[in-house]
Amino acid sequence: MAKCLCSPQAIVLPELPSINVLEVSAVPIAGYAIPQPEVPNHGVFPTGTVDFCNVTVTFTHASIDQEIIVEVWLPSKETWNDRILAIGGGGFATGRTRYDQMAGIVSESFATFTTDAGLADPFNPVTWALDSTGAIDEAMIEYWGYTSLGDMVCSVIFKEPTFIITKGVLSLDCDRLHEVFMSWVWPQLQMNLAGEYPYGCEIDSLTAIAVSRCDGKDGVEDGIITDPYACEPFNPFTEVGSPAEKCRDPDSTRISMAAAYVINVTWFGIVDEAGEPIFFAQNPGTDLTGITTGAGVATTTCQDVGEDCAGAPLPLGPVWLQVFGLEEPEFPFRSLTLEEFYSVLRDRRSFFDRYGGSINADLSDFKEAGGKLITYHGLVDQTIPADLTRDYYEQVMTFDSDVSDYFRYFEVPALGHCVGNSHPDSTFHVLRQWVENGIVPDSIPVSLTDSSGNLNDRIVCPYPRISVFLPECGDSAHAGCFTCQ
Ligand SMILES: [Ca+2]
Repeated sequence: MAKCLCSPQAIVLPELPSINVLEVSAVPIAGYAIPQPEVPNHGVFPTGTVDFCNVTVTFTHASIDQEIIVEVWLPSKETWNDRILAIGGGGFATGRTRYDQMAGIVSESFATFTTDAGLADPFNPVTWALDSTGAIDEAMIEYWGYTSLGDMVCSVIFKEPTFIITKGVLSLDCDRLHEVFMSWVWPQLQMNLAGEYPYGCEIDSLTAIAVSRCDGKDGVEDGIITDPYACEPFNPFTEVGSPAEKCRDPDSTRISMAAAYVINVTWFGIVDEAGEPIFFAQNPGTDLTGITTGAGVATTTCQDVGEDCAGAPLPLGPVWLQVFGLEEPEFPFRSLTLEEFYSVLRDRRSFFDRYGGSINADLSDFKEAGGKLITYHGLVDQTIPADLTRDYYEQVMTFDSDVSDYFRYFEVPALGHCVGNSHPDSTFHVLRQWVENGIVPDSIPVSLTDSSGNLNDRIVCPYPRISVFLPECGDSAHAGCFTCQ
């Protein structure tokens, strides 16, 4: 790479309203090792090293106090493929966390960029979400919610790229963010109110029974529910007293009333004072305890008999409640009442919908601009219920019956949150093919490991179609034996 191009002097900064650039650095990086993470939307990158130019822009925005950093990794001018691929973050972080992915992306000749949205410590929102009086900093929430994404794009375009593609999880790119975090609080609140914290192995035993009851409905006994909406309702209370097969000693460990209660309130999701559902919940088959995947909304500290039991919420749930809901970072979560929960849930909803709810189903501007969008959601996502995305897509369908011409949504059986078993790693390639070559994605391949440990090639289908097994074809490990119906 010619060093003279990778220098601050070679970069002409655009004039942008509200932005004051404090510093630009441009550093040639040689021999950067490409890590090998499982990459959402993308296959594993080739091993090796990559050379690039790291341009880091530090600036302020008139609306907020924090300094913002946008980081851009550029391939050489000769190898750039005229495309920019943005990288997001996860949790509260908008970006500058996934350098592993950026290395792989730049090695494939894309330019890539990411922003921290001014969050010096994204996982400690006390440092940025509250103002000096301890109240929610509305301007910061707005910047975090979407302005930061626009700034990232505007501040680094030095030549019109052919395509700008965003991938990964941009922090607030989540439908109904407030309720998602509150839904992590719900099962834990219910356990606190009941004073009961069942063993994780009991919950997992009930999950296994629920899966076994519906497994064959899709024509394949593989421990995976392809269409949870086709399942008969499962009443966990009928299993109280049954052996807890997932516990170390099922003969002496029986499924308790508390376990049935907890799994029931979790599957039902948040309900109002009259017991009517008001938010979505995880599908049966989802890891609720974190024993399998490390993240579960109904996790307790005890996996099995003999361990001390207490609630173990996903940390961002209580943090959301305390900082964004109550504006009391020190509020003792264990003392939360049902009334306080409902109050926060309702009072803060419209505020966060305004800046991070992503509830607008009118995609006509995107459609008119010629955009294409692919979304997928794991049907056993532990943290964000898949029904949420289905609900959003249905709203878009209602708004525009031709939505599948530019936006397709794929529900993925056996997949948890973003990555893991059954993760569709070709969605980025499929999206490029759709945008650049007009090849419409009528299905996407996935590989999934079934409950017997066998690897299966399958397909996932654009909603509302689902993948259906063709018994006359016979081989449920062969993607060709499935069709979208
Ligand atoms: Ca099945």
